[in-house]
Amino acid sequence: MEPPKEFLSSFKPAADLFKIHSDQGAVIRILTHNDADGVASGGILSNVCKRVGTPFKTTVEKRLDEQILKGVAEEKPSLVVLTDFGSGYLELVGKALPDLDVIVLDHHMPMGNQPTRVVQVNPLLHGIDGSRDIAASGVCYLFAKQLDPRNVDLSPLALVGALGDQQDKGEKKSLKGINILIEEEATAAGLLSKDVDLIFYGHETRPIARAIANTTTPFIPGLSGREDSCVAFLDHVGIPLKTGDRMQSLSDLDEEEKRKLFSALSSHMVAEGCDAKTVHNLIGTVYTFKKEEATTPMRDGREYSSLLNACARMRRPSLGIGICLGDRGEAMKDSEQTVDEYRRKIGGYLDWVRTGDRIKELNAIYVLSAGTDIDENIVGVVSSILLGQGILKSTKPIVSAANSDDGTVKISSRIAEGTAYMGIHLGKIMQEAAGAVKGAGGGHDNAAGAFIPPGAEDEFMRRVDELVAKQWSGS
Ligand SMILES: [Mn+2]
Repeated sequence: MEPPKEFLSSFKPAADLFKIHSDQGAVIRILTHNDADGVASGGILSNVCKRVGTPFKTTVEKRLDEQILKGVAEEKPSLVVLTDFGSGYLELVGKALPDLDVIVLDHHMPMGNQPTRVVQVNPLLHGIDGSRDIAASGVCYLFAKQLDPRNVDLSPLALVGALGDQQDKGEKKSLKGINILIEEEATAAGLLSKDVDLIFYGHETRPIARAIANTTTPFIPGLSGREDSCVAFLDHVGIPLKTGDRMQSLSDLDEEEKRKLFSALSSHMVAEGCDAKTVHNLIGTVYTFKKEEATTPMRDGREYSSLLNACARMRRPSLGIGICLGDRGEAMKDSEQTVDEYRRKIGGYLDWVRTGDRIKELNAIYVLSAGTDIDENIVGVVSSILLGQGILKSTKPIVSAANSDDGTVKISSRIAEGTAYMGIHLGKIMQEAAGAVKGAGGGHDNAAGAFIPPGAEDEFMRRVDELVAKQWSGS
């Protein structure tokens, strides 16, 4: 792929500023977002600081607000780096950190004027699609490469973040846009191989039942998170668990067996209420990181990303950052246990949604009001799964609400990838509707969020419904 020159040259001012601080061995304060892309981004930047030997502190936050920034100012760091958020809060950052140098490495919609001490790198400022073609982790990786070409070994983390942000929207669930450039660098460095196959995690290495049970995207009702059900399912389909003495993995199956498994999984999903089209999400491009141990979750790009996501959502983000920094052993055991708990939680939430008729259909959107029944950190993930399963009858966006532990209401909105909604920008809608009820919101065109005051939910949803209808009719 041809490197986008103008975008790449936009990293230089940020890299120069970073060097001024790191050359002095000054403290660098990294803040990132609590999802897989955010943790991968924070992981890349933490590696960069560690390698140049400058002290750093990295925290993972559910959002950026005045209170958090005030806390950062009190720490008196030398340089603040914000990643996977920041572009939507430029003026707030300038106001809360007036005396500090700040670098923003983001791929969300930039809003407001850029304060003088803020240096921002954002693909959207260069006509590049930040929702689909590069994630914050990709921006951080290119930043790291600008500082030192040897940081090419961090390229897998860039891909992990992109997969976490579901940027695998190319043909056969492949990454696209600038992510391809990163892929090419990873491949040339001997770090990456790609195959098209059933995308269950660990397709080379895991026993098949465990591979199916461990996979959360797509989330298969009745099978995801339930290895015993998967064993029974395979038995019923007639696929032997073992070849000789050894447990079979997906890559051991011949074409005929794979077809049999695919068709049985399709029937199962359709019987569970999934859309026939979503069944095709079972096959796609598998990203294998060749330098990672074969039996670990870090070997498979999607599994690595769901592990980082689980650590962040289950409020153990430092575990994820540690994994990015190369921790294995105990950290890996802890993180795998965290993934287990996370999967069980999601399964429970989906049961709650499915059994209770919880989704309300308005004129232009679906609304899921979860209150305290779904963790605010996971409500967006649940929405994505609901869209991905095709259980919702029409292609309207889904807007979910859950109570936040800080007394506000966390909103998350998701839209299925499809031409009918290409004219809709959820980030702008979240910004406008939240602003109107004294909240704050923003994000991507296809995935966005907000925080609103308690009691404002009905009013907010009504406004979102109107705005979606208006944008839709205009497109
Ligand atoms: Mn992101």
